[in-house]
Parts: sequence; structure tokens; C-alpha cells
Amino acid sequence: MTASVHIVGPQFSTFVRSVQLCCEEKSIPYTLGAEAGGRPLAIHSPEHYALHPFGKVPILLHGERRLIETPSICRYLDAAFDGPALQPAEAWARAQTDQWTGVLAGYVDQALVRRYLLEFVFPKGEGGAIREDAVAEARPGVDRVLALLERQLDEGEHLVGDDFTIADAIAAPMLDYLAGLPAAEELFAETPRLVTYIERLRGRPAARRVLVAPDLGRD
Ligand SMILES: N[C@@H](CCC(=O)N[C@@H](CS)C(=O)NCC(=O)O)C(=O)O
Repeated sequence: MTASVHIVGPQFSTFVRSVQLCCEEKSIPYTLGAEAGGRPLAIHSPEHYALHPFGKVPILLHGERRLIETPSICRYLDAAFDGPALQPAEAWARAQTDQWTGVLAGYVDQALVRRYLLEFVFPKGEGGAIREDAVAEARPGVDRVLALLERQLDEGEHLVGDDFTIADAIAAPMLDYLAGLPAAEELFAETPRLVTYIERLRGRPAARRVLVAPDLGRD
């Protein structure tokens, strides 16, 4: 099996960044980009659907192996490669990590990214305007999720206890984007632990390479 992996997807994607963070945290050699097998891969092309039946990214390529779904990819990288463990060994803490990984990649992604953030990043209003009604409609869901994360951070420095896990790798890119919005100060006004947590995540050497640099120039 080859020592390096390829992450298929654009670097701006939150889920691609989560997989990239796992590689960086574990020092796994990787390449990243919207290509596969040395050829550009157009989103939603037949070639894309051949690699991912739902036409999403990321897709992990490791030698002959192909894997989809960010939580599964992160768990695989953690299990198959050396480097610092990104999941607790103890059964209950591991189950909590799995739980949060699923919650983040599902409900939290929907509320923060799909329903809210994407309204700012890819505005769908007339003339490319932000749809203020869609933003207002999505906002209660954002507030609920941020309050939930704030409560969870009462228990430790990261989402599951004190150590960085794949749950944090999934949370980091979406929270980083959210914290970059003009409305961030108001969004996070009631969640001081979350603000500190985002700064903690952003300060990790791996995160500095993934969240800040839009293009690492990797090929
Ligand atoms: N359940 C998937 C979700 C992946 C996903 O939604 N990726 C987004 C990019 S962050 C995507 O592929 N968007 C393109 C599309 O929906 O067509 C996972 O965990 O990897």
C-alpha cells in the first residue's frame, strides 16, 4: 500500500479541509485537488459519480482503495496510519467521538453550512444578492447549534474531553468560516467558550496550514 493518499475535492470545501486536517495532524503525506488519477475531475460529471455515487467530495484515494464520507475517511486515516491518535481508545469516549462526528457531519453541517453559510458564499438572490429572508430563516438553527456546542465545551478543551479528535477536525473548518463572517461578533456573542475553542483550533500548526492558506500549492 502506498504511503500517501489523495484527497479529491477543492481546498475550500469544509469537508475536504476536515480530511486534510487529519492528514496534517498525523503527518500523512497527501495530495489534494479536484482531480483523480492525474486527470481533472469535473464536479457532477459521470467520472465524478463513478467515484462517489452521490456526487460529493471529499473522496479519499489510497492506492487501489477509494473511500467516501468524511467521518469514515477520518476514522480510516486514524486507524491506518501512524501519528498521534485522533480518537480515544476507551470505549465510551470513542463512542462520544463517533456520536459527535455524526452529529457534526449531519445536523451541524446542515444548520451552519448548507442553510446559512452558503447563502453568503454563493448568494442565490437576484443579481447575486444575499437572500436576507433565507439568512433570517436559517438563523434560529445556527443559534441552536452554537448553544449546543457551547454547552458541550463545558466538559473540556475540545468537543470530546481535552484532546483533539476527528470530531474537532470536522468542526474546525465550518466554525472557522462562520467566525470569518461580518456577523461573527454578534453570532458568537453568547458563546464565549466557543470563541476560545475556535481560536484554540486555529492556533494548531496543522490548522494554520489548512484553514488559513487557501491554496497550499500541492499537486
Ligand atoms: N456526507 C458527505 C457530505 C459531503 C458534502 O456535502 N460535500 C460538499 C462539499 S463541503 C459537496 O460535495 N458539495 C457539492 C454538492 O453537494 O454537489 C461527507 O460526509 O463527506
